[in-house]
Order: sequence, then C-alpha cells, then structure tokens
Amino acid sequence: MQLEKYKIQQHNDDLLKGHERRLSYITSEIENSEAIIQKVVDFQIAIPSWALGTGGTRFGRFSGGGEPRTLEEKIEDVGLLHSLNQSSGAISLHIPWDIPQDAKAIKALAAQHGLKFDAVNSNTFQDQPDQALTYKFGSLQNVNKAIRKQAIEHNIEVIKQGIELGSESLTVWLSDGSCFPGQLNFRKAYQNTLESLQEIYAALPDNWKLFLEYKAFEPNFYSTTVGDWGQSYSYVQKLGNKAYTLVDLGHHLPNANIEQIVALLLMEGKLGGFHFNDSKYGDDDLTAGAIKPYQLFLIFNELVEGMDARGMNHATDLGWMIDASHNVKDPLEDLLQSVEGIMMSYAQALSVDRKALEEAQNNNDVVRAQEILQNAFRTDVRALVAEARLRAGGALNPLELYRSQKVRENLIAERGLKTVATGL
Ligand SMILES: [Mn+2]
Repeated sequence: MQLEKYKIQQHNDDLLKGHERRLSYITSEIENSEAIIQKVVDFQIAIPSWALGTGGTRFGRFSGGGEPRTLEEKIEDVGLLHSLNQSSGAISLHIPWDIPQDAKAIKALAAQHGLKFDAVNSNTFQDQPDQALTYKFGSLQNVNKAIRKQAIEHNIEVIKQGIELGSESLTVWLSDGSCFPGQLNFRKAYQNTLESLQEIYAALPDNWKLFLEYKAFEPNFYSTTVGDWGQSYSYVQKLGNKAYTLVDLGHHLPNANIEQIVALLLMEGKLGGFHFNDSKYGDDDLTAGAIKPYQLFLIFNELVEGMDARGMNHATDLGWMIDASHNVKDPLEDLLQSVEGIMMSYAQALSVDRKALEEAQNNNDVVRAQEILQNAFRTDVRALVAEARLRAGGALNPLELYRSQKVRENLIAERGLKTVATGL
C-alpha cells in the first residue's frame, strides 16, 4: 500500500492552524528552535526488517493481520512509515531471515521508497534448516573449530550480501555464553571469540564498520561472552579502528547507568551504533520512551554533548536503529510511536542550555544543574518535531493519518489475515 501525497497534504491542511499556534508558542520559549528543527529533519532512524511483524515471547506469538510476507513487502512497510514521518529512511536486514534473491531489484525498490540499507545483521543464535553444525553451545566461542569456522563464514557471507545492497556496516550480536558454572572456560571462550571476530574483521571492506553488540543475559543465564560494554570495548579495541561497540538499551542489568556508558564510549571514539527500545524488567523490547522517557532524554543529552565535543555529525556518524518487538500492538503503529519518542528526546536534548549547565557543573551547583535538565525534559517539544516532519513532507500527526486511512485494514485486504513475517 502506498499513501498518496495529496492525502498527507489534506491531513496537514486540516491540522495546520492548531499546529501553528503551538509552534509559535514553543519557538518563543526555545531560543535555538530553528536549529533544532533542522537537526530533527536530518535525523533518520533505521527500521529493522524483523520489527514489521508481530513479535513473540518464548511462550507464544499472536500474529496480527496483513504482516509482510516477503522482503519486498517489508520494504513497502518501511516506505509507508517513511512517507508518514520522513524519519525512517533506512532498513536494516537480518540474514538469513531476509536474503535478497535479486539485490539490484531490491535496491531499486528501496530507492523508490526513499530508503537506504543500514547495517546488515548476522545470525548465529539459531540453527537454520540447511545448516551442517549446531550453535547450541555457541558460535564464535565454540570449543569446536569447525563450528567456529561455519559461523565465521556466515558472517563473511552477510558482509557480501551487504555490499550488494550498499550497506556499510555489520552488526554482530552473539548469544554465546553458558547456562551453568563450570560449563565454559571464560578465558578460552574469550580467546576463541576474539580470533573468530578477527577473521570476520579481516573481510570488512575499508569503508565498513563492525558493530559488536553486548547483552547481559538471555538466552544464556549464567555467563554471556560479550556481556557488557566493557567486554565489547575490550574486543573492539583489539580488532581495530573499524570496530565499534553497539549499545542496545534493553541489554543492561536493571538500573545500569546507560547515559554514563554512552558518554565514555563516545569519549573513547568507540561508540558505533544504537538500538532503541524500552524496558521495565530486562530485554523487554518495548516502545522507545514508553517506560523511562527521562532516561532516554538523559542518554540523548550525553549523545548530543559527546558528539558535539568530537565535532561529529549527529545524523550520519553513528548508526541509529529501533530494535523492538511488538507483541500486543500493530507493529507499524508501535514503530511510529517509537520514532516519535526518540525524536522528542533528541529535540529536548538539543534544547539544553549547555553553557549554563557547564557553569553549574563548574560551580558544583547541583540544584541548578538538575533544574536545567529537567526544564528541558519537561518542555513540550512535540510541535518542533511535528514542524520538522511537515517541512520534510511528512504528516503532522502520522498515527492519526495511519488510522484514518485504515492502513492496517488495507494491508489485511492485500495480504490476508493470517500472514506471518519472518523474525522472532
Ligand atoms: Mn539489538
């Protein structure tokens, strides 16, 4: 399904008066609002190909209707999101869930929707039907050299697929670890993983980046071989200057200070990318900003401060992606909400009075520092984010337009009620 431009235009015309009223108030309140709007226009968040269908837990999966059945339909869905918010201009593929049969045609289809290919993701946390050896006891860490080799070759194959699509980064997430004490020699598991990563790294084109994602626990419940940012940092340091740590918000132990992690990785020049989601208990993969919006704001506050300190381009120097699972919501509606939540946190972080904050910090004025941050967080910047969408050609209220155009009903009519997208 495609959303015609005139429908977006009509929707915007209907909402314009109220929008302009709110915008004029907020621009009078925030000094640098024009610069914020432009930065929000430029900021794009990749949508992973596995987030377009209904997700599941290990207890069950309740599919929604009209889910994309093919890679082509997944691209159409991301194209639809992008036409609504003009902020989802990239898709991230998971191999082998989404292997393009004809890379040229897929690339052309994506370009038609204004989409680029973000990082490609390898998968050695599941066995595939035609796979010779099992990853039950790990992949890159495995005690069996033949299994490690199989996993290395898979990653190299994913790089090749990515080159065909114009992708420029590989994300490696390993479920490797152990479930019980004594199962694993930690040092040997680390060494095997490092050597395997070195072989994968050697296959990276010069202009590529390797992102090493960490996760505290699950599916292994005693140890994880890339379990936290320190372990990921230790690997990427040894790999070289094309290797970076990737932060997934849901992959920390409860109450971890993610904003501090982000600040230090940025300082070391080793923060490569981001996976957005939110959680209450663990790796819940909920809508970004749904549970802890203040934390998301504080993370963006460090991102903006740290990227500016290094003269980085906010939009292009780090990889931004949503990594969420939608068990009870329409996945497309959930993704629209996530992007909105991310953009609001970003806009709020951009509005922080940096000079005043630095002054407060230098004077140990704790109260003033808190006031500055909370003032930014408590300011309603939705009109700034909406204005960015309007200028980019998107909808003032994407979710409202999605519903009024009965997008899901149309997708069900096109694809059927009982479709299941590949993914988790
Ligand atoms: Mn992730």
